[in-house]
Amino acid sequence: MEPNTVEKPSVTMLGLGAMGTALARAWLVAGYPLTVWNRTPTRAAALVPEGARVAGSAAQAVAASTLVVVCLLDDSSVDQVLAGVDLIGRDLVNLTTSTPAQARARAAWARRRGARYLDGGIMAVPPMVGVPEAGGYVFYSGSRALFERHRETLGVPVGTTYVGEDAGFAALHDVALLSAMYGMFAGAAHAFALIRREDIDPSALAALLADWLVAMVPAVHQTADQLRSGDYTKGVVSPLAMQVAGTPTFLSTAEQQGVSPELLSPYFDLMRRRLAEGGGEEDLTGVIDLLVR
Ligand code: FVH
Repeated sequence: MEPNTVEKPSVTMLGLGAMGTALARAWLVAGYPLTVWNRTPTRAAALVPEGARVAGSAAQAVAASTLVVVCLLDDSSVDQVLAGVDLIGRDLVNLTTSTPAQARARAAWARRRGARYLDGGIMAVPPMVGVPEAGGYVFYSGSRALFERHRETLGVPVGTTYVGEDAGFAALHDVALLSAMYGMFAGAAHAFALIRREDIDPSALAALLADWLVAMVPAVHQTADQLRSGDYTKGVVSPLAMQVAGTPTFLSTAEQQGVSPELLSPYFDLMRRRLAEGGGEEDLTGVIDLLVR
């Protein structure tokens, strides 16, 4: 067999926390020349036996590669690390969690500094990095041309999903998905609280919960379809009026079990408001319109 003689592009990685280190390791394992820098130098030194080159400063690290990946704690740490660093001609890929507004401001900031810019929102936890079957990926937004140029390299640690030229879209998708996740965890927390004082094995409930949530999840496609058509009664199986009629059962059960309703009540309040506005024949989709200010 012919040896693989195609040279891999070099990568610079700024930030070696739990996530930055996992990303760095994936590139090293795949044979990419990698220059690293971290505020606390021991974290960078730990990667030397695996083949990383350690830069003495963020500026030196940025100078070492055209592709510079940043994965720091938050937007203000990006400011601190890259203050005064020459970014001219660099392809800056910022995987630091930020708001859409911060991402858009960072894209404009990078342009003013002479860099091309891609923003990323990581949909993975560190153990999923470098494990394709774990299903992790990063949302990217900003320059499509830049994304295409580095698609292969960026796809080494986890998958890639490009969501548009608007630099804020990766962060927006990231926060949207994580917000839905927190809603799901909130519901699960309430369910576990209901059985907490009973002779019910939490593991048994967990198995039932996981199957039930998976069975319910496809409903989001009907929600999207209703939002697109503007007809919130399309394909309704469980009308809002019926669901609101059931809410006292949930609240009474919580009270009987000695469980605070504080996670459920805000959602029930919105359902009742939509019903009062005449949405009784609709799905739960009308609640979305009450949220959008
Ligand atoms: N870990 C996770 O589960 C999530 C998964 C989804 C995406 N997030 C985001 O990824 C960013 C980095 O997260 P992380 O897990 O690597 O975070 P830490 O382990 O806490 O490492 C933080 C790194 O940032 C450096 N740092 C912090 N402040 C500064 C600063 N002012 N100047 C320079 N560097 C700074 C820190 O350096 P050090 O403490 O080692 O010196 C670490 O390299 C993040 O946006 C998550 O939301 C992770």
